[in-house]
Amino acid sequence: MLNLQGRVAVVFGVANKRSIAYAIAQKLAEAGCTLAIGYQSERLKGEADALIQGLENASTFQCDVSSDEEIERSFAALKQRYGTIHTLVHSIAFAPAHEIHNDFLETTREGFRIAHDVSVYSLIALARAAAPLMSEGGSIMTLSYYGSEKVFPNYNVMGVAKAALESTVRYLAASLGARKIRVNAISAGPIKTLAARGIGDLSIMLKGHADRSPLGRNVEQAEVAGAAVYLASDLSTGVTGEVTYVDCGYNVMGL
Ligand code: NAD
Ligand code: 0WE
Repeated sequence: MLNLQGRVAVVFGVANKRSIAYAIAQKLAEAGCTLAIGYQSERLKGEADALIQGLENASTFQCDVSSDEEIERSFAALKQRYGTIHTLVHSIAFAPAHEIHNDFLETTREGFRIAHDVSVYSLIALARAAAPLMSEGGSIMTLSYYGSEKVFPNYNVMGVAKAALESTVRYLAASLGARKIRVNAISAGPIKTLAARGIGDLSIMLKGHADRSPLGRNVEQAEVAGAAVYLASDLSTGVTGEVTYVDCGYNVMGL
């Protein structure tokens, strides 16, 4: 395992033990990182506090990323507590339920706005707030999905938002490169998490994915976390603006 002792990582998007963000937090902690874990709302505080019990050197804070004020307050507290941070993990996406359940043609102005605000703009806002604390350089990463490039039934406005997210990664990489801050995305294959639940035919999707993937199976949270540790580490100092696929190879197949 890589040694990230002395590094501080801020991780957004832990909702429960299945969250990709939690698997990333666990692996970063195993590698020696000090962790600050952001949860969305009061309702998730108990869960987040319980989850960090198993992690060394971890704390939690509340931050709804649709609020500029909460972001500002969170990073003021992070600066007080840690001074310098090294890694930022953005593992957040949301679209109103009707946007996922209706036909794409029925996408509403408000649903489009919310999906892009929470799932895309938040990366820009968090990167801007984090950059002054990344005085030794840093690594910013976000989570994407292949629905940004190809049409998956019902992914709908989230696909459009993920395309914008991947483009945002490239623009942020260019903007922050001079400060030795790298920005990348991990495009994960489908995983049964809270955000993937409630989509009617998830098990059909998972089976289709496993059947078509070169590795013949689905990806696990811990494998996504492996790529995250690599992106946080000095093994990846030459990598920025990229989308790294952790999808058992699904995206390379034509048929
Ligand atoms: P998850 O539900 O565990 O995580 C989503 C997180 O987003 C939750 O912690 C939720 O609290 C947070 N969130 C939503 N709105 C927020 C807001 N306004 N402020 C702060 N936090 C907010 O599910 P997950 O699957 O771990 O999703 C994490 C990321 O991984 C998402 O970006 C998702 O698009 C991406 N992803 C998921 C899959 C999959 O199949 N599960 C595949 C590829 C990419
Ligand atoms: O990015 C995601 C999840 C995105 C998501 C899911 C929901 C469902 C519940 C964002 N917002 C909401 N809002 C809700 O109310 N994934 C990559 C997982 C996922 O979601 C899908 C998928 C896959 C895969 C939705 C439809 C089809 C496939």
